[in-house]
Amino acid sequence: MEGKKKILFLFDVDGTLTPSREKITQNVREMLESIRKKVYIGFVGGSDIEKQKEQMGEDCLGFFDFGFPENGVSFYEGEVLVEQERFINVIGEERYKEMVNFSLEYLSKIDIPVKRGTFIEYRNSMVNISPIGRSCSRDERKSFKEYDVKYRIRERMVEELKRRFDKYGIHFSIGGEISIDVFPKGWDKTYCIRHVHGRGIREIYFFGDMTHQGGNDYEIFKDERVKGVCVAGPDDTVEKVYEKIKEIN
Ligand code: M1P
Repeated sequence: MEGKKKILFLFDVDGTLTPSREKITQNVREMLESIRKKVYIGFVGGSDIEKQKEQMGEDCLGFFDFGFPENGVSFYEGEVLVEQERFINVIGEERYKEMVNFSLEYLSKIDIPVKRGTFIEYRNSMVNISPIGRSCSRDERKSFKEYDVKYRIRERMVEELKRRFDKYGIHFSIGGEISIDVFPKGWDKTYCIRHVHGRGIREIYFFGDMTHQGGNDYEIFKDERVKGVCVAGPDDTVEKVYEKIKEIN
């Protein structure tokens, strides 16, 4: 830890370090490389580590001091997996099944222009529900995103899911462009903060694009243990990071 400030610059992935579900640019990699000499760096995203490697490179774990795939429910220090919790152990099979059955029925009743496959994706730490289906093409994804802004498909589904399953302590939030993230309450991005305590970090700056209420960066952005910075995409992240680095120098 010598030579570096005990400050963590923590980044959301989609829409912050990379365009949604796309690859990191050289510009962002260079920014990370340069600031890592001064501060600690980490990433936190809803996706699992395999997807994050596709986006940020096979070497991404070694590239960051801390990696928090699946909101930090999996925790890596460099390349070492330190901890991993599982969604199903907390929710239980019966409640999970009830939520899946309800969601499939709900999805079968909504009329949207295109439906593809993988409407519900089961992950270690969360479930991801997508009205169009995760196997849609890039163009279909883009069209759904626009359609969703206009007709509030995900927002309305989240309202309904909350009404029914809040009692089970399940949290629903709009993730990226085509889906809804589902996890136990408290397993939003604030989950990852517990891992850095005790590792000498004194301050955390969080950079994220979905910081509005209902967005999946909202909870950590508002958390009092964190200084939140709202960004409008990877280029804006680079700009704002350099501004912050100047301020703390
Ligand atoms: O990291 C943001 C989100 O990225 C994906 O969302 P979508 O496919 O809807 O753009 C998902 O991996 C989601 O879980 C994640 O929160």
